[in-house]
Amino acid sequence: MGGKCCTERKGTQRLRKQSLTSLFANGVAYAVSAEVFQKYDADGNGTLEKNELQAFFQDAFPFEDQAAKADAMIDAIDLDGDGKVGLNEVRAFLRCYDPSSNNIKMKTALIIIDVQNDFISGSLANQYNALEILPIINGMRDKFDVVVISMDWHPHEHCSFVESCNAGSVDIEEPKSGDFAPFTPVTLKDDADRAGHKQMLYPRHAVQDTEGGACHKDLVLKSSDDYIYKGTTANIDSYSAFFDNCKANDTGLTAMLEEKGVTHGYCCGLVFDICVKSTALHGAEMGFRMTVIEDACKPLSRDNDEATRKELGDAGVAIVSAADAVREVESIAANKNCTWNQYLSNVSRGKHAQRVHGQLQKPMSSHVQQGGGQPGFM
Ligand SMILES: [Ca+2]
Ligand SMILES: [Ca+2]
Repeated sequence: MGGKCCTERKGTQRLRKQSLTSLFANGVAYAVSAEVFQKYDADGNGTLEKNELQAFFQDAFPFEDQAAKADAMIDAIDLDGDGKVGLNEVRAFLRCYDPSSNNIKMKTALIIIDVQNDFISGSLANQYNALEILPIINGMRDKFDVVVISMDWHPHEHCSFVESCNAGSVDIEEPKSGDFAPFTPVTLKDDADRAGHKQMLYPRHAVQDTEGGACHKDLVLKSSDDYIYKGTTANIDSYSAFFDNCKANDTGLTAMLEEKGVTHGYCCGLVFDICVKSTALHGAEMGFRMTVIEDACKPLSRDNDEATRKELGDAGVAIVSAADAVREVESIAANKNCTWNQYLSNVSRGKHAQRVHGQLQKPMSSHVQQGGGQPGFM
């Protein structure tokens, strides 16, 4: 124990002596975010406070006087608005930071989740007219730098299928007396790939190479789109487009977005309270600035709306309407490469606009709310 602590302390001391530039020697700012964080967390309390952030920004933007802008800087990086900056928030910032020019660069991706026949009118038909989201998604997709189509893509026998469970092809803890009904939770037993865990049983859906698994015919797809397939092995489900439900396997989405330099991810599709939510939460964890476009989603159940919004908000994920998302993305496109000063003034303008907009909206009590306190330009 003592030895480990001692090694960690020495490691931290070594990092503090190293310059920020040398940490960025390989040019990929995000890859060194944990080290950057440790270097500037002078009191070692796991968050960066104002004085620590000032030291960091002074090194990141050495040509500018940072002290005068301390509050604006914290505002710009503190995605969940709790006044402190945690590792994920540093990650999200470093994705936008170009160490070679000391400038800010931004790129947007629309992640379209599970807009497949089974989730619209098939075995897991949506009860809120999911067809309504198609024109909204089609209408905004060209505004984004990158479009990713994420598809549930299960083998015929899958651990999330009630039919597979009832046929005995899923190894579960619960004693089996008669057939399980859909939407019963069961406990999958440990296997070689992953730990035992809870799994909800659904009617068979989104089977590979079937009509039910295909994207809806009216969803606009282009040859430039990227694809992510999830839940492709029988023993584990994947709600998120980033990782499976045990985080035992990575779908490749993080690397795909990283390679394209994406900094801001916008999620839409089916369903708000499960796959859209899980994707946004994992994206935030991976240091992307995540937003859910609420009117371009439908939930499994409206009863989950409030809890889902809270969970997203707590993780620093913003929830906006498609109209607001388009405004934001256009603003990012106009400022793709900007200086730190331009960035700060845009963030503050975005926040001001959002406040005015919020006040105007109040009497109508719009159901669309801002999740993470980081509106507008961010
Ligand atoms: Ca600290
Ligand atoms: Ca924070």
